[in-house]
Amino acid sequence: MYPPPRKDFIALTLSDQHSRSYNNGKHRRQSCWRKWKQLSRLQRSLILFLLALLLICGLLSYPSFSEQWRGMSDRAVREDWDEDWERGLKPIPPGVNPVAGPAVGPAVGLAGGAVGPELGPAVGPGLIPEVIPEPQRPKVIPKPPAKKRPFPNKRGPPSLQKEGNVSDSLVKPAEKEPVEKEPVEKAEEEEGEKPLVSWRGAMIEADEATEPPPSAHEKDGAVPPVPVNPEDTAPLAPVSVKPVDRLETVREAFRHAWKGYKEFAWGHDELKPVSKSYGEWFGLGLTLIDALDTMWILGLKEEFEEARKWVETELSFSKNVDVNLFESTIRILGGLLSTYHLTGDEMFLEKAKDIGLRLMPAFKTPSKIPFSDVNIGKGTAHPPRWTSDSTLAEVTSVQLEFRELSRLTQDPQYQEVVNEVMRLVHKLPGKHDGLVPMFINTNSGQFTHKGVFTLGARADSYYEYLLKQWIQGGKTEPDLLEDYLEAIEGVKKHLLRTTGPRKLTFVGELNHNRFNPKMDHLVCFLPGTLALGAHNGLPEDHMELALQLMETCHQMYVQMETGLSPEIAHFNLQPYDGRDVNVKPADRHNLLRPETVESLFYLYRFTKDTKYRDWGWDILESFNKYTRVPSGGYTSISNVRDPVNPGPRDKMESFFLGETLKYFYLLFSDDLELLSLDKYVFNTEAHPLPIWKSPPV
Ligand code: DMJ
Repeated sequence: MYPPPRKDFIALTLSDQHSRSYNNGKHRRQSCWRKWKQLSRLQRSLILFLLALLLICGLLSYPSFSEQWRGMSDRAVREDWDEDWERGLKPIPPGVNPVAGPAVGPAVGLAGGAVGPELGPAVGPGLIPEVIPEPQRPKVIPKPPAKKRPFPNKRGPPSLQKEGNVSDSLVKPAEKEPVEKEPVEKAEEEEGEKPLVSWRGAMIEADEATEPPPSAHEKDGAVPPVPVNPEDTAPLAPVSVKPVDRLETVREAFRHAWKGYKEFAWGHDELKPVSKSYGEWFGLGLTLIDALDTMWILGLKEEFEEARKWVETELSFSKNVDVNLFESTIRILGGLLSTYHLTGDEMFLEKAKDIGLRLMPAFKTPSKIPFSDVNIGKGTAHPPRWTSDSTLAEVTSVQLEFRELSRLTQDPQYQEVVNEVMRLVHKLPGKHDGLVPMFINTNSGQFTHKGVFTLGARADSYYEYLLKQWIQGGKTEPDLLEDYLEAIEGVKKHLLRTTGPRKLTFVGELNHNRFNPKMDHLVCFLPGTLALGAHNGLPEDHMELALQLMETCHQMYVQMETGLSPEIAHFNLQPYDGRDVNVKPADRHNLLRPETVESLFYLYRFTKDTKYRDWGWDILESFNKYTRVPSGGYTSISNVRDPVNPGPRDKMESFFLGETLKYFYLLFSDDLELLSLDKYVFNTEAHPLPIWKSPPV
């Protein structure tokens, strides 16, 4: 045995080694320098040139390296997913259908009360179902007929796929599509423009970007695109499932979502179905309120009664809490008003008045353009911490609800504040052929961030509410119609393009006069809105455009391996064959959004073409396959391109119950008088409000 070395010896040895190596290094540096000086000028230039070349090559190859890293981290996520699978958090395997649901019953009839309320204080119950079918014992839902799938690599776990996992790691490099930079991106790089930040699909100049709200809109890093054989992107073969089966499947999906909410998130804003917990946004039971009228329409009496009791006894708006004016108006005020109309239950109207009044401080600004946030307990309002701007869509998409509140209460203050916003925006300079910028300042009342025009995030429902306010008021307000018609002309002139491969018409974005072939899924509200306009006497070419855009939104689903649309699509303008829809890694998520199903509903109602129902059915099946959490609830997912690892995000947005499932039900229902589009106008959160029989005063 050797005695242990002494500490001072070790210290000496180390410092000695250090000084030796330091001296050696110094000598080496000196001799290198001498040698360098001995070289001729030409030799030195040559070496420097070669080094510079190497550096440039290194920089150019960086993106492909980073892609590989991303791929690796994605594999790590996939391993997590496999663990989840083991723990029982797996996606629904194909072929497994919803197992239980109520017996088939008639769709909830709305006969007997199908008269929209008249102007006046004594507005009584609007639509009360004559009979609500009692929920019956669960029975097995008939399995929809198996589809002949033309896509060998689309949908279902690896074991059922002809060629196994289509995830990126297994794709041969040679199969990868050439990554063609979009002209806009190229131009930006060349011109050294400010980088753009994308938030909820909106393009914002980086140094002016606003912080996202605490919602589910954060982007994910994901894997590079999976190449798909163009032949594989043919539309799905239509399935013919009896409408009644489809209605029952929607009811069952609702019950499944509600089960998770009731068990793990009761009275809270949002269900986190994977972790079996909840998320809070405003702390006002957002999902429960958003879902009230859906339960009524679907005839889910038991669930409705439980929720009603919670609203009556637990819901309090006297909380010291900041809420977003727009989100709480469309979800809470809109939800309470529509439930009041459907049920005739005054309790909902009282709650609606309470929240409506508490939101009013938002409008006390120098410009009368409302602040984004209100503390409903304290009665104070303020802009976001980082700006005094409000989002244009937000300040122009609270009108249907506030106007209706005035009509019901005979108190004009609500309609006055929102009508004033529309008046201001109507005459504001800075529009581009009817297209509006995305922000407006609450001090000056002027548009800001001019030059970016989109029908997507931050602008979308401005266009929707122009038309819908006009319809709500009995087509008596010409400024609204004028702005809407001008805007659609602006869309046609500046934002419409067709893809190279299939000639799909899409709505892109304009960024300081440069076209960006990018379309948010949010834009898929537009086919429905255009069709609604045409149904109300607007030009026939609006309907033609609606049909074309509907096809595009459908392709945003069918060209993805999960059959679910990404949050943002980038369209291929190149005139060669290939995929029309490209998706950037950060845009591959799906938040269970409703817009495409919403438009399918409108198009089916106006054309009666059953293909729209079939397209909707495919989407519902994909939601059931990839987003359904076995213990209850549905989750948003991170990657619509990877059916093996869609990447559950652990969040069920309230609009899945408020909108998506409601529009599925209305799409599949044969009762075309169920919420007739000649009597009701749906707010942007799918809450139906009556079309007025008398013009607004
Ligand atoms: C909903 O809250 C509304 O539809 C809104 O207009 C847009 N975003 C979500 C659904 O995607």
